[in-house]
Amino acid sequence: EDYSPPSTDIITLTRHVLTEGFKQRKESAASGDLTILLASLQTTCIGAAGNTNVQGEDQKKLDVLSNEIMINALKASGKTAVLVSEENDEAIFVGEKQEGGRGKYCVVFDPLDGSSNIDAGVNIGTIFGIYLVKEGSKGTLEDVLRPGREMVAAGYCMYGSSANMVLTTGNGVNGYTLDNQIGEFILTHPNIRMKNRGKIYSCNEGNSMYYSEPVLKYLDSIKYPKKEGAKPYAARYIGSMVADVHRQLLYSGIFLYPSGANAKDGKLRMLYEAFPMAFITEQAGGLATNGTERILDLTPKSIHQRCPVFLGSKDDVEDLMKFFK
Ligand code: P6P
Repeated sequence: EDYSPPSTDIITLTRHVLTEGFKQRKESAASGDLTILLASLQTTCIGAAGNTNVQGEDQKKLDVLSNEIMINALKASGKTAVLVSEENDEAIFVGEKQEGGRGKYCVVFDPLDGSSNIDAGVNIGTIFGIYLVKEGSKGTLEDVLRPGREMVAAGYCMYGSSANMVLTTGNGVNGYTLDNQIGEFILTHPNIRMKNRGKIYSCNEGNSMYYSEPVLKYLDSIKYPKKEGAKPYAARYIGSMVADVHRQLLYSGIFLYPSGANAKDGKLRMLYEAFPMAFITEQAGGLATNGTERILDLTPKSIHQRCPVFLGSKDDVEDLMKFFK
């Protein structure tokens, strides 16, 4: 009675992006270019997933290895013009002579975010955002120093007990799980939506002495709720952004990485950490702010610029913003 026949209609990431792309009638997806680009990103994540079980000293170099795998795969896709990596001081401009030629997408990424946690077996991940080059551009810095709202896609791949990819192309958020048997990401979490309010907050309270008054007052309000009979929020903090954001997408709540006396713009990078996670959060029904402005409306002045990050369930983020007024 509990036997269920094997699925004969397996929806792979590539197939799903293609059908989503045609549904959205987006030139970039309909032409298949975005699909090919995402397929090459998928391959790098499968490669990285295969490597994250190495222990010891080599592990630390995994972020360098992941970076090289990603840069080579993205260049070879023939669909990119500009690459920005957390591991590279300067942006990479893909030349015409590149194998497969230059494409029309700019990919900004952190190849292995949270890599300092690897030896502890904590989930880590690849975070990426994708812009189309500006009209007529062959790929310059101006194509990536743009508000996050101009991204056409964003996602992350989390490596842990399984490899999970979460992706948005501006039409909701979908989650995929790597099926090692066939080496493909399979749709397992269609149309992920956050609740308007959660019961979990996520921040490194070890930095409390550096936090500003609004942040401290907000945290106080959820730890010592004034309302009669109200319960305090639960604290969950992994210290790996991909893992903290993934938990939040599935369970709702609020993630905070504030600026402070120890970090005037916070620690997280605007282009390839804050923007992709803000895009995903908004597409899942949540909000993402630096305290006073929408993160996706910010414009980076440099490719490694940092910004404070508060993102998650709509009502929780709105409650936080009241303290900044
Ligand atoms: P802290 C990992 O080093 C990282 O870049 C993010 O993945 C994570 O959210 C943050 O830093 C953790 O920083 O200061 O709390 O250890």
